[in-house]
Amino acid sequence: MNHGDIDIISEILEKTQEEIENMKPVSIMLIGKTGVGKSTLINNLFRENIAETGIGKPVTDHLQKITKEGVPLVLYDTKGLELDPSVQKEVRHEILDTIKDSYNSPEEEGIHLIYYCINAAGGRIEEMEIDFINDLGKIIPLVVVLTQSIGDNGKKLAEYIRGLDITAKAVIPILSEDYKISDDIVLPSFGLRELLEESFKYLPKEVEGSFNNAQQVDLEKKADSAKRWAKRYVTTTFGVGFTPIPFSDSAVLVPMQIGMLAHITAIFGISMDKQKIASIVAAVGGTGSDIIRKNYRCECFKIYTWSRYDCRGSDFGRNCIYYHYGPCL
Ligand SMILES: Nc1nc2c(ncn2[C@@H]2O[C@H](COP(=O)(O)OP(=O)(O)OP(=O)(O)O)[C@@H](O)[C@H]2O)c(=O)[nH]1
Ligand SMILES: [Mg+2]
Repeated sequence: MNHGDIDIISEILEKTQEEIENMKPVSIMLIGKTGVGKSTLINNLFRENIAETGIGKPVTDHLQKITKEGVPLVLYDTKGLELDPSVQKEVRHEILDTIKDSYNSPEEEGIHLIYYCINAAGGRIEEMEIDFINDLGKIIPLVVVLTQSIGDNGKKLAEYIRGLDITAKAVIPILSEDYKISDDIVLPSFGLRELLEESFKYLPKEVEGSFNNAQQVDLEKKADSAKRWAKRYVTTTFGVGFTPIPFSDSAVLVPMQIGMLAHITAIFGISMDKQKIASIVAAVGGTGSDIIRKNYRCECFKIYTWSRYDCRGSDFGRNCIYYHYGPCL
C-alpha cells in the first residue's frame, strides 16, 4: 500500500468520525430487576456488544450511563429494583431525578425512550411496577419489554398487561438470544425486530438516524436509508441522467467520494477500522471486489466502482465510484 492510500484511509476514518460526532445521540433508559436480561437485550439490539464493551459511568448509586465512542447512543442502565421497598423507592427517585436533570443540564439532551423490562418467566407484574410505569410513561415514551419469553408466558403476560390501564406505548414479548433447551432443541430469538419498529414510532425524528446507526437487527433498514441518501447525493452531484460505467481498471478516490463513503458508513454504522477501509481502497485501486465481498458480506454491503467516466464535465476527476447497498452478496 502506498502513501496515498494511507492518507485516504485516515481521511475516511476522520470524516466518518466527524459525521458520527455530529449526530445527536439517541438516549435510552433500561429499567428492570437484576437478571431480567437488560444487558442481553442491548447487546443483541445494538451493535458493538455495548453492554460489555461500552464505558459505564455511575450517575447515581443505582444508575449508570453507558456510552461507546463511535456509536451515537447513550444508555442508562438501572439496578436495585429487586431490593427491599425502601431501596426501590430510592431507585425510583433517582430515575425520576435523572430524567429531570437530563432535560435541564446543558450537556444532556433528555431521554428519548424507556424500555421497562419484566421477566416473562415470572408470569406477573407487581403493583409497584404498574405504578412506576404509569409515572414514567406520562413523561417519556415507554415500552414494556417482556424478556426471556419462553413458551406462552410472554404472550399471556403481554395480553394481561395490555388489558390494564397503563401508560405504556407497547408491550412486547421478546427472546433476545436463542435459548438452548437441550442439545437438540434451541428456541430461536424473536421480538427484537418488533421492538425496533415500535421504537422508531416513538423516537423524535432528529435521533432516528442515530438509532438506525446503532441498531443491528434490521440491516435492510440501514441499507434503505443509505440508498435513499446515496440516490439523492448522486442525483444532485452528477445530474439526473447519471449512468455509472462498470469498473474495469484502477480508480482514484477524490474528496467528494471520500465524503460520500464516510457519510454512508455513518448511516450504516459499520465499525470501520483501518483494515476494512484498506480493503475498500485496495479494491477500488483495482485488486478486485472480492475483498469487499468478503469484508461486507455480513453488512449486506455492495460497492461497485466505475472508472473513466467523464462525470458530465464536473471537476470530479476522471474516475467515479458509486456505492450501492443491496441484498446480501
Ligand atoms: N438464552 C437467553 N438467555 C437470556 C436472555 N435474556 C437473559 N438471559 C440470561 O439471563 C441472565 C441474566 O441476563 P442479563 O442480561 O445479564 O440481565 P441484566 O438485566 O442485565 O442483569 P443485571 O445487569 O444484573 O441488572 C444471563 O445469564 C443471560 O444469558 C435471552 O433472551 N436468551
Ligand atoms: Mg446488566
